[in-house]
Amino acid sequence: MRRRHTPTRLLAIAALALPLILPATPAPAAPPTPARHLSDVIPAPAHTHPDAHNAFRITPLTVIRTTPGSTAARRIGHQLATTLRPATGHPLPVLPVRSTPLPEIALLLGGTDNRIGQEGYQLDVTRRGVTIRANTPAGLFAGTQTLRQLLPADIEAPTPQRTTWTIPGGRIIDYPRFAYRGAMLDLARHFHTVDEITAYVDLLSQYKINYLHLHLTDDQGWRIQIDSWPRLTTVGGGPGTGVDGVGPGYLTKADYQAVVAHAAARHITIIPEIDMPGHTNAAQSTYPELNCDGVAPPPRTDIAVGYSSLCINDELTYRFVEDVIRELAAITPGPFLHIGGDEAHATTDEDYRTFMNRVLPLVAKYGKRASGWNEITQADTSTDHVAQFWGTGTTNASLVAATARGTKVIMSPANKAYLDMKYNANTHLGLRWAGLIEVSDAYGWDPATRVTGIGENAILGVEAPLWSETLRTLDDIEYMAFPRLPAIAELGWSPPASHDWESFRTRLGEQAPRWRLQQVNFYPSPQVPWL
Ligand code: TNX
Repeated sequence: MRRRHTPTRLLAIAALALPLILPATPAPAAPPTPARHLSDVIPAPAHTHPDAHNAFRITPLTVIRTTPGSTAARRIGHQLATTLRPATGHPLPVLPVRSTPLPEIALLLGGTDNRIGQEGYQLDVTRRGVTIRANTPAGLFAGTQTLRQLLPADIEAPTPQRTTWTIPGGRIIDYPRFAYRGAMLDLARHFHTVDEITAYVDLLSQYKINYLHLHLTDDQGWRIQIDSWPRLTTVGGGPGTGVDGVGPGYLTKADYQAVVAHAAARHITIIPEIDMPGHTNAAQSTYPELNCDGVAPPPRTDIAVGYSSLCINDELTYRFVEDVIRELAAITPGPFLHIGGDEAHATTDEDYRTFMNRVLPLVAKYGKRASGWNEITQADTSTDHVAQFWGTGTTNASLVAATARGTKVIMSPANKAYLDMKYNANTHLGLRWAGLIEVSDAYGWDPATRVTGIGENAILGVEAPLWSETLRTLDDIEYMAFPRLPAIAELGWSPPASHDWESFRTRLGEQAPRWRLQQVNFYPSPQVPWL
């Protein structure tokens, strides 16, 4: 438990005593913290109505009130208090709504503006208090993330700061453009630990990201425990696995469930991916019977792609796949299960279709909706799948045809949304096959006009994948994700009418002091006026 008050109180006592013992000299000016405005938020809110006469100040008397009887609202109240206590040093008790006239931050379910929907919120700031209203806990949580950004950057400090905790007055009505706003981590090329994944989740949740896709298997490693095929992890994820043999490790089922729970508490849904029928060398080098010739290939630690394939005409393949899907579905509360399907260059087109037409129904059999990389549309005959576009071009006939049958699309164009591409030729991490991606490139596209024939209604949302061929640590992850992840988050949430590079780069610059206090390792792009 963090000790509160003491440093602030000592300073206050010293400040009172000083005039008595010293001649009056002007107090040294505190470094100016620029005043916050209601629209200084990433992602940009849908509607803001500032009221300059109605700012609210958080004081030692401020309380957090939540809808009586709602555990979800109370939980969000406690999360907000935990965020605000260290820097303010204020007690901020979380109490049910009552009429006692204390300055308050109220978190209320129901009674919203009718545009708010399932993930939106309404935030009202007057001199007497802040009220956030939403129809769902997810919306309420989103509102608290906006509130956090409306406070001075010092709110991210780990110890009490002498700052006036002013929240600009007025009203925000906010809701997302797309239902799906995702990020992806690749645990296969280099394993990332539970602590690293949950730290990333914490950052994602500040930008209203609501899905985290985990790429759990690939040629270089298998990273999720499957009880019916136990050597997948102990061998396929064991010592010497990963790119250059230095990324070993795997999630036990308990680890995975801990990640799922941590993410759920931040209104982020985990999507597990098992990549198949290609990208399967880790499984095939572990179990010889998964190869058509019954011979296990050697483990691979290089970054080549497109050389492995499961054995399409062997029934054992489908027993294996069904075991994996069944066990994974059982520990995944979210609606989606991602079956990969990319770069299956070692599988013939006919075999690819045979495989997908057997595997897609297995996902449904275990109660999940299948998603896959855009190649799955070459096999997909039903309509309930989600295809993730990762191309660098602006046309894709197979994808357009699938959307005509009802398939929904997640936009992850590699030359815009891939967080593992280098920023410039000197970036020490990352790849460059899809191009160099500066912040203005990551921000400068519209999901609904990127691919000819794939409009707003066909799009479920956007996702920023981060492949780990060159990444090892959380610092590495953060450096590639910040500041481009917030750009993709804004494309997923904010209305197209708010799209404005000058506004975005200014708001991005204001995030820097927050990231420094949170110890986020970000790329200080020369395109951004960093504070
Ligand atoms: C392509 S994108 C891949 C991955 C690599 C990535 C590196 C996709 C569906 N497949 O196997 O890790 O490029 O940027």
